[in-house]
Amino acid sequence: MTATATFVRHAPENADSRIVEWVEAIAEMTQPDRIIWCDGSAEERQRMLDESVAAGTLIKLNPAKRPNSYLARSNPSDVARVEARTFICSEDEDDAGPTNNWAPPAEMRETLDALFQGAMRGRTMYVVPFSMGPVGSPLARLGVQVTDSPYVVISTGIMTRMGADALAQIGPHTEWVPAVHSVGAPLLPGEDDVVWPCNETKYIVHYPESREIWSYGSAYGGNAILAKKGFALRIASKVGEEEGWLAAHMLLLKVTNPRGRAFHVAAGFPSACGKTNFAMLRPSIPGWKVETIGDDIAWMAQGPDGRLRAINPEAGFFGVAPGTGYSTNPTAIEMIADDTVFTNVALTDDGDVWWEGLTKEVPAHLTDWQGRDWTPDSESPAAHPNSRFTVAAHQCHSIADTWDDPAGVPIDAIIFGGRRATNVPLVAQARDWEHGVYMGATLASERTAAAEGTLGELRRDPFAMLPFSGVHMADHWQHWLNVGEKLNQSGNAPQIFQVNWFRRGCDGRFLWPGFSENSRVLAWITERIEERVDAVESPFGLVPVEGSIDYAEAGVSEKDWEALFEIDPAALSAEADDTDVFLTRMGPKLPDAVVRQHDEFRSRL
Ligand code: GTP
Ligand code: SPV
Ligand code: MN
Repeated sequence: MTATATFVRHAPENADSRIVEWVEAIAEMTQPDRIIWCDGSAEERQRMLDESVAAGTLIKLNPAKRPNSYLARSNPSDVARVEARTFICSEDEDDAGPTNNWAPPAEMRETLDALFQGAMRGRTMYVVPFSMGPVGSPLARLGVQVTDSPYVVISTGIMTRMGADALAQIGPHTEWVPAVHSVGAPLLPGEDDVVWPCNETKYIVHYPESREIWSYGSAYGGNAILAKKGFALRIASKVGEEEGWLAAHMLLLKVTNPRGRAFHVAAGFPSACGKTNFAMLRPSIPGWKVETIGDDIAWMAQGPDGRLRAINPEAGFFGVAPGTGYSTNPTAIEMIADDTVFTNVALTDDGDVWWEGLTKEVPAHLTDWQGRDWTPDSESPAAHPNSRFTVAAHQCHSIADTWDDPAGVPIDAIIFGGRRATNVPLVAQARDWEHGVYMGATLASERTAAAEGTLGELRRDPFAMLPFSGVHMADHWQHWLNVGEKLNQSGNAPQIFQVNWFRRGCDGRFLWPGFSENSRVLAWITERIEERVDAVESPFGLVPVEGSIDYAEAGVSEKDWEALFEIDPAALSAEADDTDVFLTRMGPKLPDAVVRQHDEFRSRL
């Protein structure tokens, strides 16, 4: 018996034997020095924070400025999701589809076996049980991640319901997702550690059929907090397809109009395209109230009442820092005033954090995200463009009291949106569910810093799920069509809309002020649901009639307002050609309904 195996016997007494056996097998393979089963307690969390400070992985911020808060600086090569290294290893390549990287599972297992052999030497392996969704909710799902990264344990503790309560949910017949993570940086005896261990070789691998996740070489959020994108989107999209529910890269909010009627909205925008901001919207129009339910992921299923009900499977926010300031997202600024972990932001001389967009005034001196001296004359930004904050949902002042309702909230509207400088109007309503699925399927957006790649380049991001689908993208669309058909049968299908906060004028400036002014668009959406306002036909769908959105109050000129809805037939026809190419890539699984909608779009041009 090795020392590690002895340690595994210290598993909590109620741990399901399948978990214990699995942990033993992974320890046998990865050879950690120690194994710690996480209970999710406050003491454990504080101990891990203190140890991370001692190890240099976390810097404790000035408690007078930002109590109980920490800064992590990653390795400069480990700052975003690595889509080129992310794999969906279904048995059949056709189940992963044309938009995912695929490798035969047997071959991938061999590759990973070799990499994980001894990968945790010299380190502690943490066993991290978690529940996605309120513990015990019929919509919740369970998982266990093992990881050799304390940063990942701390993050998972914020982002999920982590610890003993989740473990207690797993009995001999409970389904749970095993997730294995290593930074891929074993230590030789006596070797000093670095502050952010990782490996140039990276693999983020999903086996949809066996519901497993294996991640190697990175400690960055989306690559390593496997409960989040790996489980709650990639594996969940496969499970949902089999069981008839939807896993969506969507925020969830509740909006209440001045007459007291509440609506629930799910909105899917690609990474770094405004979900957190929209979820925490502070309306600029009097009498309206917006409350937050989730900012990144929604699980939606038809409930016993026939309606589409959604939960936020997460318990925290992993939000983009740059651009977040009092003028854009005051709710977030208040939320991260304490008890927050920051990653790759800049450090002020008095031990607080700063990033581009936090304040109008730029500090005269900072330590940048790589630990270098920084002044306003420096050539690179002080904070990494994908720097983030990690914070518990209950710290959000706008959190709805129903945010963790085990039954979920009933969805009235679904919105798709991308970052589009041209072509796409501020808002349009789909004619019906099928047209709405077409809006989702043809969503495109300019690239952001949330993943590696060339910034600004336009790419298709159907349903904002391009990097997050665990199934063939066309199967994902068909699944949405099927779910909609069921909802339609009982008259319960939510209305679908498309928005674009990012259209620019010829001079390059945003035509729409965005942020709190997006409440005007949200209000219009609810008024369409109530059938209180008319709309006019456009190639994109139904758009506001003159007078139904008070753009002047938002500071938008009539000329800019018109430009926000301008139709350029030549540009749209070129885009439709590009859509043809994209749809053709889907092959024989492309749903007829999407083809029909595309033909209709062309005929309206
Ligand atoms: P992920 O966490 O990567 O999924 O991102 P997200 O979709 O939650 O995006 P987030 O709300 O964090 O916004 C990303 C960036 O877009 C930030 O820099 C915001 O300031 C900016 N942004 C958000 N909403 C608007 C808007 O209405 N207008 C403009 N111009 N920028 C916005
Ligand atoms: C995104 O990129 O969509 C995020 C951050 O929400 S990550 O968790 O890294 O995926
Ligand atoms: Mn996201």
